[in-house]
Amino acid sequence: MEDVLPYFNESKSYVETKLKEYMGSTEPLLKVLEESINYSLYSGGKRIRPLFALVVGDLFGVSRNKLASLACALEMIHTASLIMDDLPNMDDAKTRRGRPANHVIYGQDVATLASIGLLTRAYEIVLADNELPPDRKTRVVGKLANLVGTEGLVGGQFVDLKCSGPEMDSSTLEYIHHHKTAILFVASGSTAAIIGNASDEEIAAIEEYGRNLGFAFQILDDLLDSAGSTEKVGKPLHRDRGNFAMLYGRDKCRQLVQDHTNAAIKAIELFGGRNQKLIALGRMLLKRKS
Ligand code: GRG
Repeated sequence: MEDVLPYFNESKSYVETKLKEYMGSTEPLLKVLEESINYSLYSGGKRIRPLFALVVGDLFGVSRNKLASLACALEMIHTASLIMDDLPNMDDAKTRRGRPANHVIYGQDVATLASIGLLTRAYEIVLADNELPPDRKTRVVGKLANLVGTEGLVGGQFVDLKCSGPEMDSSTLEYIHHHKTAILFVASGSTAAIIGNASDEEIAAIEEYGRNLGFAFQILDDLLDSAGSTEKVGKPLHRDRGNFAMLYGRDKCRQLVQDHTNAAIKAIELFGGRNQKLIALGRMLLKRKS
């Protein structure tokens, strides 16, 4: 298999550059709000979701400039969700990525506005993107709205806050992780595929890949949490909340990570030799340590 690491690194650099282009209000009165947004947007995120979208776009031969707003919007939505998740009335986390959480530095009021401001900017930049044909833009924005709403991240967060605990059953846990984690992988792939004018069958394959990748990613997260310390993983561990490692044990979880990765790779068989970068992405995530 070709060495895809230089391609992945170059893709991430592209996202960093484009994110900076989309950011930055010059209004002096908003200085602290922009600082708060930038604090979370540039604090060492792995940029996996935009990377996935760029890889899917490549698969359908989409030029980079047509994917830039989507890739950045996905990272903005992800970052907005992290800022909100850490608030005291949500997950109440004091640290994120090994640094104080946004609200610890800027206060809950500013952090809340930073999250909503960043979320809204995600939609703004896609809607303002003249590279995208209007019909596909409408479909993409519809998917992004659905991703965040009550049937998406918000619903997942609600069930996590109100129904989770060490005793929860596997279907509740799966609901939470589908709606908090996997769904953003699914949407990252499907929106890029829509921009690439993919067929319904191709979009379904990418979504199945994204769903499995998302589950593998989350189960691995729980494994890393269960073995690690707050210092190592850069955030509080919440061992009282219940997770895959507590429900199934570490050995079964390792097997589940492998099974979901295999299922992800199987889902994209229909792309033949064009699926190599997606296979490499799945394998790279399998090996991650943070
Ligand atoms: C305001 C968009 C928005 C949503 C409201 C708060 C909320 C509803 C949802 C929270 C969703 C959430 C924080 C899920 C956690 C998903 C997850 C596995 C995050 C870690 O992803 P990584 O490891 O993070 O890719 P980095 O730090 O690399 O960016």
